[in-house]
Amino acid sequence: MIKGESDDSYNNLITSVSNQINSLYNDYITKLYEYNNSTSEALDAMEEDNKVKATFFCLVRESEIDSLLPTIRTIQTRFNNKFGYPWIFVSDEEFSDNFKEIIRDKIPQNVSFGVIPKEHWSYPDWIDQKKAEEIRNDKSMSGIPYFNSESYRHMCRYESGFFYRHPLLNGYEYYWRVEPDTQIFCDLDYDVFQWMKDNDKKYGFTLTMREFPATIPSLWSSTQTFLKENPQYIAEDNLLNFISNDEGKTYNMCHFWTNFEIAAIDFWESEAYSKYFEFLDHNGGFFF
Ligand SMILES: Nc1nc2c(ncn2[C@@H]2O[C@H](COP(=O)(O)OP(=O)(O)OP(=O)(O)O)[C@@H](O)[C@H]2O)c(=O)[nH]1
Ligand SMILES: [Mg+2]
Repeated sequence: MIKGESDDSYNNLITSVSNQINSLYNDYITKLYEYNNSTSEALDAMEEDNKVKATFFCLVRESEIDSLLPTIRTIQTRFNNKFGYPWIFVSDEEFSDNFKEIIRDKIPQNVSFGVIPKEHWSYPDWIDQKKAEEIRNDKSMSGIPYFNSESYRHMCRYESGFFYRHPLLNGYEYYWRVEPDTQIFCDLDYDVFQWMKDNDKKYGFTLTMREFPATIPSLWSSTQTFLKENPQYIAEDNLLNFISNDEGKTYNMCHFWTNFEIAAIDFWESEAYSKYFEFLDHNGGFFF
């Protein structure tokens, strides 16, 4: 016992520590269970069939089921009934058995459901949450899409720096990001994952748009600072001319939509990308 502490506070401390250990242990068992029961089965099958280790990956809220089902239907009929890749669904909240049943009923391939670890969907300790809240409540921002949504910011941060660390993705080389409300309008008669691998591609997108400047007031200046401090990460054959019309002085707001991206997981795990994400995250841009 710590000198001068009462029995009560000592007991509280023990209870709190043992609760935390219990919760960590339960999380670990849940993840192990999820992983063993679905992902490894799917990976073994791909290994056996000599297929690229790839999966659909969908971050979704259970409440979006009505816009998710048509998405699943088109991907399955336009592509996946021919090629047979597994699916992974994740959320910040546990999916209900009913949701899982409905989804499994629509997908004959292997399907896994996972919860996002708390530390990937919460405030890091260097973020001033009061300041973040004040910014969300600033009425002068009211014309900006999602300006007052807290979950939107967690989503952006998760999709930028954490999804690829989800245990259900362990062992995969490629994923295809799927969002509810998206659809494929023509048949895909070749295996896009195999194509990515055969051609040594790391990232694919279908659509580019102009960004709303008001949603990213500090992104370009932060990026410039990062690049100045880390010139070693700039690739020689980079796409600077795609995102800037003046050799990098300003950002032209051109960006590719991540909604349909197909990418190699190790691209996000690279040192250059990890350091870039950490830099943006520590500057607070996702929340401020
Ligand atoms: N589980 C979970 N998923 C979320 C949450 N917020 C967003 N998502 C998912 O994250 C993805 C992107 O969210 P959207 O709201 O579509 O954001 P967006 O694509 O930037 O915006 P839109 O252009 O309006 O589609 C979608 O797959 C959503 O289902 C959330 O709070 N919880
Ligand atoms: Mg969307």
